[in-house]
Amino acid sequence: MRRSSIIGKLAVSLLLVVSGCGPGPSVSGPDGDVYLFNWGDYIDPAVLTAFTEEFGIRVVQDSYASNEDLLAKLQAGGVGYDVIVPSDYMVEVMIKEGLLQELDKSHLPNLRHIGVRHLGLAYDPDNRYCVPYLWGTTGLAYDADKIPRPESWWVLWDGTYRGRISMLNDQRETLAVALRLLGYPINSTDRQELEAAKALLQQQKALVRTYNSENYDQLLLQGEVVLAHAWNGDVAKVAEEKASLKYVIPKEGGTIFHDNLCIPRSSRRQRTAEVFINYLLRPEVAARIVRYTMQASPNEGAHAHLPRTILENPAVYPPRAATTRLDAIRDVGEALILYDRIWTELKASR
Ligand code: N2P
Repeated sequence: MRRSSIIGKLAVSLLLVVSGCGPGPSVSGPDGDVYLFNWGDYIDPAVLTAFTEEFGIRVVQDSYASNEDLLAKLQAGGVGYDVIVPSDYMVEVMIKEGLLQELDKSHLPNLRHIGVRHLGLAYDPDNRYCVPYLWGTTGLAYDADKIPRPESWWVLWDGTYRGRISMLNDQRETLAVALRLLGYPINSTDRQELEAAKALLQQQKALVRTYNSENYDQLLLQGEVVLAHAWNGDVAKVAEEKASLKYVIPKEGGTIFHDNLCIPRSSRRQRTAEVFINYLLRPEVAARIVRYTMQASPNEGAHAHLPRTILENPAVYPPRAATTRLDAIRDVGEALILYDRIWTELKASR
């Protein structure tokens, strides 16, 4: 074991003793690993290595492609995860379902680096359960070498691009596009509005190459698709390799999301999880995560560690003018069943 990791382990033990709970079985021995269940490719692996070197705690990572997949996994009794990364509306669902543990903020001193505008949001008003990890927007990616800058979401219904369009494989995000275009709230719980949104997406389906949240960025890079319903960071990241790939929030507006670090109730290593979360809240670590994911950080301390090319990149930090056109996805309560059904029907239809 490297010297730094021994010191790190001692530091953790000391921290635990000082805080009065003692190391206990949750942080010592082989059980001291921390299990992170995250979106794919959503943290710099170098951050995980550095954490292990400093604290002597290994991070074991597994990934999911949507909030609904994450929920299904936890509901099916998926235990053993210590840190999960649900988006805003899914935090609301998980709190209601009793799937999250409350955080002990005295173990999270680095929370002070998070900007106030990212704290106390409606989905977890006192941040009792989660701390914000990254935030961003959902908009359109396009290849400026192949097509003119799109102004409207309607471009995704333009037959010219048949077979070269991808949509997020994400029920809330994709239904939000259709609801928005029909002039309905993106969090509608009205059956007729949702049926109309489904019908609109069914009309589009023949043009869609793939419903894909995991590697649509690669399809853009390879030129397989020229238009994609996209998360900003994914686009900013591939744009580093192919400058003609651009990101835009259409005139009708887009969604704003906050992804969060939370501890599932089933975790047996809450203290280790808190040590890890507190580490991710260090400004220089948060900055490293931004450089890797190209998603904006709610950590204002991180800004001092980021180059202007990132802070002023509109595909990473949205310009103020665009933020007035953004809506957050919220928990729809009972209507979740309706969304599930409509999404399944859309996916199954020809
Ligand atoms: C990016 C994952 C973005 C998560 N690969 C959207 N909430």
